[in-house]
Amino acid sequence: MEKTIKEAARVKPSDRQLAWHEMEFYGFIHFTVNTFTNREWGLGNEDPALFDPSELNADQWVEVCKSAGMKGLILTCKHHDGFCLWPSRYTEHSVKNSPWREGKGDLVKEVADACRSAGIRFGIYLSPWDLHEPTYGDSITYNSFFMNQLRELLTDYGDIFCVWFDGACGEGPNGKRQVYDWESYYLLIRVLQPGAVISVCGPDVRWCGNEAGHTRNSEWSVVPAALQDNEKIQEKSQQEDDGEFAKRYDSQDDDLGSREVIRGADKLVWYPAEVNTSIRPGWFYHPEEDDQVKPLDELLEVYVRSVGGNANFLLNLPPDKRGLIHENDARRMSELGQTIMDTYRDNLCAEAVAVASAQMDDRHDANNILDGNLDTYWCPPEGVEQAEIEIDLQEQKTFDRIVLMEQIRVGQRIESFSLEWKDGDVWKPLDQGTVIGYKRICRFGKVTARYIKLTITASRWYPTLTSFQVFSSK
Ligand code: FUL
Repeated sequence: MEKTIKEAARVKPSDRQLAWHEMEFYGFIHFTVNTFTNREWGLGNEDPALFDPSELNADQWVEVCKSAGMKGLILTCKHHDGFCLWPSRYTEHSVKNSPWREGKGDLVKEVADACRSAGIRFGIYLSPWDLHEPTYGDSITYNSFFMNQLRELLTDYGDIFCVWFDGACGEGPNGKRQVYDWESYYLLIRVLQPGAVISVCGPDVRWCGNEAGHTRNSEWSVVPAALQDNEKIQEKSQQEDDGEFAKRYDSQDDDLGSREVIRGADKLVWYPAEVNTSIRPGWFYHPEEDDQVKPLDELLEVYVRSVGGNANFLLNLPPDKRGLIHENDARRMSELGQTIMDTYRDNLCAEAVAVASAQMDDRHDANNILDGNLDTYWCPPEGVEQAEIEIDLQEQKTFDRIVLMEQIRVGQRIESFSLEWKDGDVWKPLDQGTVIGYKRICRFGKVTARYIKLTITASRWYPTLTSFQVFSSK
């Protein structure tokens, strides 16, 4: 086996990335003066007096997120218009000059507290691009202003799981040119919140590259380090508030991690994907979109293709002028959560037994994939790139979903696999796929069978598997 492939197989996630993988599905909240001006991008000169939600209730946001099975929430603490949802000491452009809670409110705190008391994690979005702040474009001065704001958010609101840096900038050719001091921002985050991942314009979590919910068939977490180049990320990000960007994607980007791609790379890194899209056409609330909440089928499809395709799913929910998530969105979220729960609650492998064509040693027995423990796993000896595992469910069961998980703590290895079921003495195809990674959800028409076979047809160095689950959708 070539050196590059073995090297690729050994690239591992950091602890903060591992914890992030386990988050799987979480919410995005876009809320600011735009909610009251009915815009997507603000102008930066909005009067703070506009910000006046009448019934704001962060607990309701968190309940809606939890009803869909989300494990966290990321809040737009400051969007491109510069209005701060917390009373920052470094600007007057914030909630402190709004009528909301008589200028005494702190929305970042309310949301962070609501998350904490409901047992989900909290993350922050802080737009690097700032249309209001006069020092924006005066690079050194703005960098210190930005770091001050970042420090406030990283110190005053408890544990933060993610800092989300948007690549968007619509300054245009004659606009201000700010040179961001990314390295200093990252250092500050590492010191103050070492467990937080830095996403999009950051080294830990890769933006999937579109806002339309498009997902790749083969999503690799091990990719060339060149993809961490913030300038390239910014070039691909939104440059204009044209109402179209959120619907586009570039199919040229579909292969980021195959053998062909990584062979040409200088350095490989663990840089897993996050799929971000909105439940409505816009990121912010617009009353005219009340009847354009995405249908359940569409959301389920993105869920299965992202969470079940080795990517995390960040779904945006825009609160309305009341400061509540609209009834239509809330209803859709609980339908989504119910369907996910109904499908993936009862694992039909409770009594199952697994036998593999090869195993490295006793500690890596095939039955480790059935024990519900993500620490234990199966693997064949080093250098064995293909293997088979036969699962005996002990009796006939009817099912239409199989969920596979690699032991990503040691790397991402599997390149292709197939699944079969036994009909009498004959093995018949069930499904086939490419990468597995953290999680792969396989869907197929319902079958009734006792025996299932997983064949790993190609992998890097040697494959691993930590979980094999079988379900029946309702
Ligand atoms: C984009 C922004 O321009 C949108 O307004 C939104 O915040 C989205 C998540 O990222 O780049």
